[in-house]
Amino acid sequence: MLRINPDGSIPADNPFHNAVWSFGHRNVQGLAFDSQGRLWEQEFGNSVMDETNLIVKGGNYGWPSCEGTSGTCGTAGFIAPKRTYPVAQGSCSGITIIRDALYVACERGMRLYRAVISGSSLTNVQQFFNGTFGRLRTVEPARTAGCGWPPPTAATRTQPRTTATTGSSTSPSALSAGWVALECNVTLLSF
Ligand SMILES: [Ca+2]
Repeated sequence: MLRINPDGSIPADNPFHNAVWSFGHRNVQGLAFDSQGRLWEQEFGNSVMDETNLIVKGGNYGWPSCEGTSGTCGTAGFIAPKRTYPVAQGSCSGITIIRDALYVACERGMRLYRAVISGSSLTNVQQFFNGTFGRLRTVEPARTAGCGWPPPTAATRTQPRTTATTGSSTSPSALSAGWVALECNVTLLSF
């Protein structure tokens, strides 16, 4: 993963004096920051498992020696994923964090995972919409005051999002039952 300034220059505190912030990733799909400003990352594995990582400066996340927890994963310095997913239940892509709950949208797995960030662990994992809307590319917080990170600005508070869009079809009524179980509305994009 690369970290650069908006003008393209290299930040002085990058770990290797180049654009690299962390390495050993296979296929980075989703990024989100929690309330402590920590960066979480969703990643495709190859054929065995996918993973959610908590990113640290200069970290080595193991690929290609290690895929999730499969392969040569005990090498000193490798950082283990916080959660793994069998690819048939995963191939997860976009993520978002709402009130320190991590939402993970999955393509092949065709579901939305919700996990509570507790310390540096993911706990209380739940699944929603399993197969209901097909492949889920990403999830975003609805633009409701008090939901999402960073908090909505004054401008976005005046534009609450009251429907959920899934691909080309909008079906808020179908989603409303699922929304009841979530602390904030989310928007799903499927394709
Ligand atoms: Ca890894």
